[in-house]
Amino acid sequence: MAGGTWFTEDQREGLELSFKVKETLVSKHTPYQKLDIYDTYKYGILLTLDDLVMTTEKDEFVYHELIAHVPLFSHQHPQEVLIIGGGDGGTAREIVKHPCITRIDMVEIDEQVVVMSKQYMPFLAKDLTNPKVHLYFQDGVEFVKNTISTYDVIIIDSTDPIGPGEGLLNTEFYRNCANILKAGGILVSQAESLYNNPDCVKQVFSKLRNVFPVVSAYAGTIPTYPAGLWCFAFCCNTPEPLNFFDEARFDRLQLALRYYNKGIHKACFALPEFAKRLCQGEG
Ligand code: AG3
Repeated sequence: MAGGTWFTEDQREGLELSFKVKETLVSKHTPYQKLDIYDTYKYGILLTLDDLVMTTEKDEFVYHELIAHVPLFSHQHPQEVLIIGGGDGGTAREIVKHPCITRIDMVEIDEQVVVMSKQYMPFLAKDLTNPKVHLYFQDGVEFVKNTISTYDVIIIDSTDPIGPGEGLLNTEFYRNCANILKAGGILVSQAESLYNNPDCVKQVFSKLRNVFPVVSAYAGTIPTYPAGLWCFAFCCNTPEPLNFFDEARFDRLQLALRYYNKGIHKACFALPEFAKRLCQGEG
């Protein structure tokens, strides 16, 4: 590697991605995982957990806009949202842009992710103090098993399914999520790298299909995630949300966004043939 300090993620499959680092801002072990925050030359602030890239200042908007606005504009009248994970605050930041949302419960297992994000990544965490946002520092698996709340939209904004995120890739967890989803509700989960982690993508979708009658997939291009093409699972109890897009609400809100727009809402569900097969459990 050329001179200077670099952070390198081993993306498996014989691939690595390296960032040239200006300064290491945080490097610590929380009770759950290793947490590092770097200031990088080309991608701004970079958050890694267990040495895997979670988000960067430069391209975080792609992931956070896709994981939030696709389900919210596919829902007839979303009001109450549950985020599982999402400790950096990027997903909550996008959701609070929707005035129809009355309550956001966010369940993050690792309080340190929130504390460090507030301190070093205010561009992500700035809305975690919004009165609509309620933070619970506990395991999402336990939360969905025990809560008596119900939700219009559930967003699983997790790490890779290794370490603390492992229990989230589980049929029972998905079943408990389905139980607290209101009629007409939507669950979206980040669903890993279509090129680098096909087995995991397949598993996520097959487990979701055990639970939800309607499971679809969408994707976006996120340069700093393994192989760049990132998958999301979109699940509902009835097919209506799949065919619904509240274009009028989108036009009215005039959100200042950088990735998501009307064309993307429709186009992101169009997947390359290999990816479609993978999500359908073939290939
Ligand atoms: N959560 C999904 C990141 C997974 C990236 N995987 C990797 N680099 N191996 C992102 C959380 C952002 N709120």
